[in-house]
Amino acid sequence: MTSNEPVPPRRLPAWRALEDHARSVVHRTMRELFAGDPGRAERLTFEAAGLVLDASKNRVTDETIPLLCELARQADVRERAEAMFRGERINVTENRPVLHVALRAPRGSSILLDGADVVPDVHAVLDRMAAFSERVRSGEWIGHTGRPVHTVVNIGIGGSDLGPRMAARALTAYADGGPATRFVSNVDPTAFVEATRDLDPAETLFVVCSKSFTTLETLTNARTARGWLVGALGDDAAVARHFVAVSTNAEGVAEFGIDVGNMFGFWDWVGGRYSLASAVGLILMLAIGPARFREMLDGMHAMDDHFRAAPLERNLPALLALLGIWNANFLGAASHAVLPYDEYLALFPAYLQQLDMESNGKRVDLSGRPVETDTGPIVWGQPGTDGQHAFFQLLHQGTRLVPCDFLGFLETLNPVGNHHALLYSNLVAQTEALAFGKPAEEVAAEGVPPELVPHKSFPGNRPSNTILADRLTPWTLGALIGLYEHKVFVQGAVWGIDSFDQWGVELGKTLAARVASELDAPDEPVLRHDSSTNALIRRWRETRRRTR
Ligand code: G6Q
Repeated sequence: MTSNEPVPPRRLPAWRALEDHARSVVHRTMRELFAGDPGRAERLTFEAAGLVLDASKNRVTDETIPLLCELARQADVRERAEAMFRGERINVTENRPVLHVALRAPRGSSILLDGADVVPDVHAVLDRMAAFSERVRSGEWIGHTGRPVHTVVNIGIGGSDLGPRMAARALTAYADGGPATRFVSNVDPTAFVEATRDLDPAETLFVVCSKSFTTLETLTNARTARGWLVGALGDDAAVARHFVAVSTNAEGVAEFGIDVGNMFGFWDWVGGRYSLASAVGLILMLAIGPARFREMLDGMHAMDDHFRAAPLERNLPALLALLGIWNANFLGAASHAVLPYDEYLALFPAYLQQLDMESNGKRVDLSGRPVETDTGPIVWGQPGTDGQHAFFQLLHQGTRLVPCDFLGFLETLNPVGNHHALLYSNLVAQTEALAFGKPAEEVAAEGVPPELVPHKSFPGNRPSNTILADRLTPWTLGALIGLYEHKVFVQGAVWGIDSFDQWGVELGKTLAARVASELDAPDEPVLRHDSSTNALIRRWRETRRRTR
């Protein structure tokens, strides 16, 4: 077997053993599994890098996790992880190494890529980012009219937006003394207009963040931003003091008109959705300062170390991944909910959607053969307690099995009255209600009329993980990000897919370019799409004609 030709996981002995095992577990309930086993929670709670994972409210027996770990061993997960850490080209369809772990490697450590150590380059960029951030934060960096920066606007999309946007929101409490932040990703003009409506161009700094510096949405927004700035300040020279770039494409940056001296680089071995720890995090560093940014990198690195060293049976990312596989491939769950009980993590589900679904939403394996098992689940979620008053109904009483990750903190950064105790009690109560439900007998015993008993009873037996940390800090956020990155890695390795490409986003982009030219064509274009697409294009052109 070469590393590009994984054995389809269904053909592994451990997969078959898990199928047999699932048949014996499927009728067992968590009520029964917890009853008479007071040590269950303790046995199934794991800690690393400041995070606690209580996995006990899953439909697992004492045999399940060893069998899942055996599956990971038979799928060569460890060897594949080592290949990543060694800088091998594990992103086979793009022939690239995958080295986001190098972005948080401590100064003085060493990660070789084709014989050259990449860690000094990583720290050279971090040092430049830190020097620049200090200048902006202290007011030493001044705009074209001599005023300091009040607001930084990140223009980027996908991996060049979701990570920094999520983290800037998550670490709001640590952003004292830094500029305000805004994010423009969508090519919808509303995004730019609303993000800049109340900004003073003289005090605004744009970070144009694009690995390729060719992305349509980003370049369109960046051009609009340049027009907005130059229009207000009346001088093309203003661009030099109000635009910096984050990219791997120096030529594209220069062509756009940004001084490459104001460009922060990274490398093609950093995938967009894995790039927060690179210069893509510049806006975050500007907001929270270099020391706290480095603290986040340390949290990520602690999780990298744990992932690399801890035995599978106690390895948080591996366990989260394997339990996800158990729920999806053996118990039939099609989606996975991520429910942060912390307002600061409001964007974490959206960030994870990209991380997970773009990485593992694949239908062929590394060698191009159709997969024989389901791969990445649909990831969704929003903060509790809001979700409880909206979609939790389906989680508790719907027909679909939706495994949930509950994320929470033992201390709040904003102690006000008993809010935090109420928040935490809701988190705990939801995991309890999902796991144990409320059987019909209990409901009937409360005197509920028989015709309402089915409506008021809860089946329970719905799996969840609880992930806790003491406090939301840059460090714990870093550890949490590392946890999910490596979870996604382990799942992709078991499924034998390329978690690091994203060809699925290409077709829509190509077709959009063609449609855009047809929308803009001065003469009626000959449309050769299907009847629906043709009609949608004609409708737009007709509206344009009427309103022009
Ligand atoms: C992420 C993807 C994708 C990418 C964006 C932006 O893994 O590759 O979301 O980040 O398409 O790309 P640029 O950074 O090149 O503009």
